[in-house]
Amino acid sequence: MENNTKIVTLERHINEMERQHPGASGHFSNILRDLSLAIKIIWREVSKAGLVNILGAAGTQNVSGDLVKKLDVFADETIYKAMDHGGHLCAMASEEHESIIEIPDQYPKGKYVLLYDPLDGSGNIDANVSIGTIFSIYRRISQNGKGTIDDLLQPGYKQIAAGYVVFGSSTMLVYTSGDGVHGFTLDPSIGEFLLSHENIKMPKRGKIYSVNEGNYKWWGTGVKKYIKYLQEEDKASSRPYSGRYIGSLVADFHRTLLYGGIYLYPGDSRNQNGKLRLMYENNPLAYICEQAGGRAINGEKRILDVFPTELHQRTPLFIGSEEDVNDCERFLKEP
Ligand code: AHM
Ligand code: MG
Repeated sequence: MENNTKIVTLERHINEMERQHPGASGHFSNILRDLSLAIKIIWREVSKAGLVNILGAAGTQNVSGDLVKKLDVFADETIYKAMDHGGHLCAMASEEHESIIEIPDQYPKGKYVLLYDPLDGSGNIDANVSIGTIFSIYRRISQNGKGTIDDLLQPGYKQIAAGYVVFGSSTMLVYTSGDGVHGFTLDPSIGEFLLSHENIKMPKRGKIYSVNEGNYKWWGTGVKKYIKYLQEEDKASSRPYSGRYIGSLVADFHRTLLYGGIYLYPGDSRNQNGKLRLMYENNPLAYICEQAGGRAINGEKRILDVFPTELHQRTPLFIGSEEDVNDCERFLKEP
């Protein structure tokens, strides 16, 4: 046999990673297994999104007379329904819900909490642009029974796993549980995620910056100067950089992870903390980024060291290749 590439499913990979940790209970692999089922169901609906004229637009009735749900609502409910009864979680939180999501009384309560953004970038759906799901898992801190808000409001460095799915030209799931970052591509013909990107490492420096430049007018001086610096010509430091902005965080981050460079969503004079949410977006991506050798800061400190005070808290985000984030940080700290 010439080609000795192994075919490894997500499930087998998670089991093998867990076996390397003596004493692992198996709960964690079950959480990811349940989540990957939810993801496949969401993928099935996302891939039909362009058929709205035939099947009915969100909020209307479809040909069978059923009410068609908005995709982000559908994604949110699907994750909840896949995760509420497994006995592994004691609470959840979603970008779509104001407060903590409890595990129903009739189901056992587990040792972990799950936070998720069910369909990030959902404003892009109608243009057939990539969107994604982001998730983050922590061990509970309360002893037993129903989970509390304190179980959910933990700083990012306490995450035990994080991942995202990008529904793009192919569907990919990327996750870390603290042993590197691994990427799986969905083979739709067999309905399995197969290992396609083992131990992803982010380049130390890239040549791409990613930011919504429409907000330029409201940025602080440091951000303005940094972007101008990236646009100047200097062959020795690969400048000018190219600009790329999809407007779907998961897709912009995924490109940054693979090609290097920097993604930024700074605070500005209208929104001091920017737009992105610490618990559902910034923490999980920061954990993945660091595991791949990159850096993620809020301008003042490491994203993973920010102590959360509320579930929907926003922070500025500067994330990507280590050297690019270092450069950016220097500009932000200039007097
Ligand atoms: P959402 O969670 O409501 O979809 O908002 C988050 C999205 C990110 O995917 C994306 O990076 C950002 O909003 C784009 O915001 P803007 O249009 O301000 O550039
Ligand atoms: Mg989002």
